[in-house]
Amino acid sequence: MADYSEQFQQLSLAIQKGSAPEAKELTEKLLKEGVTPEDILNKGLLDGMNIVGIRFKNNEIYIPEVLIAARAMSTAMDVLRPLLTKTGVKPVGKIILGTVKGDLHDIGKNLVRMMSQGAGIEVIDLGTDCGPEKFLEAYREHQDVKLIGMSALLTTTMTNMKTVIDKFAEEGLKDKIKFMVGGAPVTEQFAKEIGADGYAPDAASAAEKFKELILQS
Ligand code: B1M
Repeated sequence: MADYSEQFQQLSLAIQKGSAPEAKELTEKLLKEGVTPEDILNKGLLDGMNIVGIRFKNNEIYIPEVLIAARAMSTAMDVLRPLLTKTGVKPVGKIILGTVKGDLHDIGKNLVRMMSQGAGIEVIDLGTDCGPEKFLEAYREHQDVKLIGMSALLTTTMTNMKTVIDKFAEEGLKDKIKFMVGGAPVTEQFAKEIGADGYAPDAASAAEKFKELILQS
């Protein structure tokens, strides 16, 4: 089997530099050579984004550089999207997905959406900065929804997941729908504490867990 580690490294560097054209071109090239979208994502794109996160934390780079890297990541993800969402699977059910109030991070959420669509789940994506009212409104509009998935990347916004669950409880709807949470600072323990039904550490296991919870409901 061919060794693509050098190309993955180049792709990771393209993300770190924030070069969208280079990231797109390298992604397309690797796909053409038969590399799987999952490997491109994990070994190239996410590797680059992790390094960006570490540099940002260490104050070696600042928000503009992180934004440019995020844009390069999204451009490459656009190339992978049709492949990650391609599904021959029978529809499993419908979910609502969003990043919680005060939080603008959406790369992880978008990956969760793509992987879930690829697993045959219909996703109503509410975007970022979603408060309890927005989730409630979407639930009332789509009564056949089985689950609400919430993403948070900040320790200051993860608590807003509980606000959403509490709002549904107040409206007498908590038992009608399942809640699943995820995002870098979120843990299984935290999910239990706020009364969520499930947690997953990454997009692939999120899609699996969604299916499991939908089938239980
Ligand atoms: Co921000 N940021 N950021 N940022 N940013 C982090 C999260 C941070 C860890 C960086 C750091 O300090 N090392 C830090 C948070 C610290 C903390 O709270 N503990 C941070 C900070 C502080 C901030 C600001 C406050 C900075 C400032 O203004 N001073 C600010 C907040 C803005 C806001 O939201 N209100 C901010 C802004 C930004 C940008 C806008 C510049 C940009 C976001 C662009 C965008 O998303 N469109 C950005 C980015 C890119 C990052 C890092 C570098 C990368 C995040 C990312 O996309 N990772 C991040 C550092 C890091 O995480 N290493 C950082 C890749 C993505 C695929 O992973 O989102 O974890 P992730 O998703 C994973 C899993 O978590 C899981 O599956 C995904 C795929 O495997 N998952 C789920 C996600 N959601 C799920 C839901 C599920 C299940 C699984 O079920 C429903």
